[in-house]
Amino acid sequence: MDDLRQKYLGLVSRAADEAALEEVRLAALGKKGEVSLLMRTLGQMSPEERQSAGPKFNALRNEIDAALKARKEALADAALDARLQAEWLDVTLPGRPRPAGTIHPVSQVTEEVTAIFADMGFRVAEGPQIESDWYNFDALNLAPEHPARQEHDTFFMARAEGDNRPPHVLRTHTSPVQIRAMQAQGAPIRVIAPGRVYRMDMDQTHSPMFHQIEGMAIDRDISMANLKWVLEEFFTAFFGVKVKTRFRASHFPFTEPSAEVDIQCSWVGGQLKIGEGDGWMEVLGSGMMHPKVLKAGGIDPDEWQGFAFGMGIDRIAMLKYGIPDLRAFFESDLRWLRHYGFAALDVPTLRGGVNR
Ligand code: 2U9
Repeated sequence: MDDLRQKYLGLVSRAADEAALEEVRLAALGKKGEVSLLMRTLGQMSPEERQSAGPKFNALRNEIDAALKARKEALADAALDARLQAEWLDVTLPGRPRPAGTIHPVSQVTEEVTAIFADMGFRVAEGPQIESDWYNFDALNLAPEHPARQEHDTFFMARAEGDNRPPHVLRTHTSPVQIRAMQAQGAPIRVIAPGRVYRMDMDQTHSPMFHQIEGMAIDRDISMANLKWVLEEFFTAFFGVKVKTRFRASHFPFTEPSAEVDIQCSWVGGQLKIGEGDGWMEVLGSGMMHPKVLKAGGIDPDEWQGFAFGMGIDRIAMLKYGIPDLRAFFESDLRWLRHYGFAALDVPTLRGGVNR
């Protein structure tokens, strides 16, 4: 018994890991383990012998069992200590900076304008940037011989000799989106159509691709008065100050009557301020939708009428955020984008500002 005790207590203390320890346990206390076999000899003993040997055998088994458990715990503690050493993490270290882009002023302003009109019940409509000349011109009361059709400086899609599909163009305004929305939904309808438009024009204040936002509201008794309220509400929300508007009679083929809209502004010390002073700045074209345009959209002009308006997103972005040069908008200069861009968390509000 002393031999067994020494042997197994030695093996237990030298077991290097839990697998080795399990082997020792099986060799001693397993079904065919040496200590278990010893216990079994009790069966062949006389009652007297058993009375003297039994407690000793039990004590031996318990002693080895206790040593196994203690060693197992010690090994588990050591393994945990080793992991804590190897896998430690300093949660107080600053994070590694990741390159983050910015939101382009055009995207930001599109979101701002959309949020304001959505609040007044307008939904956003989108359409293709390559349009048939019917959607881009004819449906908007710009007949083929109409002089305004030339003024648009249109980009035409190339056509191979003998290809007699109807001519397609890069849309010169977002108005075709509204024709499509009228055809799809009918009246009553309230939509805005933001997006890219294209005109063959390139100088300090023109880019061959720019952004427009147009809107329309059609119902049984929509009037210019509704138009004026909606636009004043919009400008006041967009610029974050009360803005007066001035309507000047004008002419567009798709609206009758038509008006150009100026907003109140001042020039003090070379700085433009919107919503104060006695100056005016033109920002928008508008009017009551022409009966022919309603008809082209499948809406009966004897039953329905509506207003429409259009403005340049890039231009109102320049006005609101004091950005001087239009051409820089589309040069993708990272220094410009970091300076004028917005953080992803600058969520537009209905009060003209952003939530930081
Ligand atoms: C439909 C019917 C009528 C949209 C309108 C204007 C007047 C206008 C310009 C402003 C500056 C274009 O970005 S800009 O160069 N737009 O003056 N736009 S009325 O009228 C519509 C639109 C769609 C079906």
